[in-house]
Amino acid sequence: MAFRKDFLWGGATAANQCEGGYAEGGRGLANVDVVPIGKDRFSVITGKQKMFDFDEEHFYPAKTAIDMYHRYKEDIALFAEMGFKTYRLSIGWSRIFPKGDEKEPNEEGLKFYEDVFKECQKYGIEPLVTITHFDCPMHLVKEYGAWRSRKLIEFYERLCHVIFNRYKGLVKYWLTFNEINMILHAPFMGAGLYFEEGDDVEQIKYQAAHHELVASAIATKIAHEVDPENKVGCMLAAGAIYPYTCKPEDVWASRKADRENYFFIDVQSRGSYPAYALKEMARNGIKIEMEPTDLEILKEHTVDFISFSYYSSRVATTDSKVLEQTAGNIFESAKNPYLSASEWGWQIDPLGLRITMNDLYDRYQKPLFIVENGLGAIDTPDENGYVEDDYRIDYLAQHIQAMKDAVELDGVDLLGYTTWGCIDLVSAGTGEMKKRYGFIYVDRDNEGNGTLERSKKKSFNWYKKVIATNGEDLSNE
Ligand code: P53
Repeated sequence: MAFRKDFLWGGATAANQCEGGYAEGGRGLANVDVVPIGKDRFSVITGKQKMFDFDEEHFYPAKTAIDMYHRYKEDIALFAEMGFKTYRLSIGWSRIFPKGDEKEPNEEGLKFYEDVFKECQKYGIEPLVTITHFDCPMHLVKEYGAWRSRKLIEFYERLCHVIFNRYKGLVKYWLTFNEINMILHAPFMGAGLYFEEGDDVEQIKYQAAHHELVASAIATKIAHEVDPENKVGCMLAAGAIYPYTCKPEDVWASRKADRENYFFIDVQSRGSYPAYALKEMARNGIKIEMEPTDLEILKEHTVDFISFSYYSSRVATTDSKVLEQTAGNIFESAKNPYLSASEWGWQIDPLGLRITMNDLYDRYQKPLFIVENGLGAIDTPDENGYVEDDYRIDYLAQHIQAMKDAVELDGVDLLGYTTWGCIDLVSAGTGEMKKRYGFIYVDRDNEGNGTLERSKKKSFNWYKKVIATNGEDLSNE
């Protein structure tokens, strides 16, 4: 048998992409609420266009999302029917601290997640909780400039204190920051960073990253103090970066691009700033302001496991002509001529998952957890809401096979696997509903029309079988 007996099969979501109920239960506004669908989205999520509130011209899909705030019981029951052992979800920071800098938490928000976790417990589903999945209360964005301010460490620490104590015994797996490296690629969506004219963007991003890294280490410390059973992971938007050719310059470009992302995990897992990053920052005139105890905190409170998302590998090149043909995405990558792609141009590379797992395991020698993987595709339901999504089954089967190879043939220690968007939800990159990942179809479109009713796709029963056989039977009959 490839996978451990207690392998954590499941699915993953994020608060802002599924809950809706943006102004209910005393919840405050967050950066993730004010990112619209449409042509302005990219400039807003990258911090180039200021959008600090809703306006009339845009549609903001997170306001309602798939209304999980009201329907979580029905949704968790469906997850349980598939046999989920775990469910990855995130806490909406502004549900617990509506403004972010209050001294006391909002009881209604705390109670909401308590109910959700108890619902999971009812079915023996282990919650895997992302403390922040891109969200930051808007008040902290406006008053403090979000993570560029060191004050955010204190507010995040307060949040951690509250949730670790309140959910002790209900939750034991925690992730500190979703895709922490996203701060470099989508700084407003990832960390609430907006840039004014004349801002030193790189300096601000790395200073903010330092604050997040220290906050992550402090969270790890508190989690362990509150309950020694707690396991804390970092979370990387992963995907091995290949050189476009064997030209040494291309190989070097791919290594450098890998390091740009590994940098965060190097700090969180090994406990110190890697030499290459210190040199690179010095060369670029980036100077991180630190408190005397920061380095000690980073050193002493490293993560217990490494979690990551994997959708695709990427390609680096020094050839500008090749780069020009790149499909537009949050991550820059040249097109890999050996791979097919999704309808959104994300290239499909199951072996890349095995390569990525080996890279991460070799580098950190800590257990891995794949917390996002899946295919965003257009689904066409029949009149009963049934979708014959063989393309999704194929994608997942190939990736699960690759991860099985990494475990069985390469000896990688893997704790679990949660597919992204196990129920259809709003896309983070594009804000679309029609980019669907789920085993469960949700009747809602890009413009916000639809009944929000849930229905099972073909992949629902397929995944149920995969879980029941602990990954032994991946066939689609
Ligand atoms: P969507 C880009 C590249 C890799 C991961 O993405 C990414 C993104 C953002 O688009 O984000 C993660 O929804 C993220 C999820 C997100 C998921 O990938 O653009 O953690 O919130 O939904 C898929 O298709």
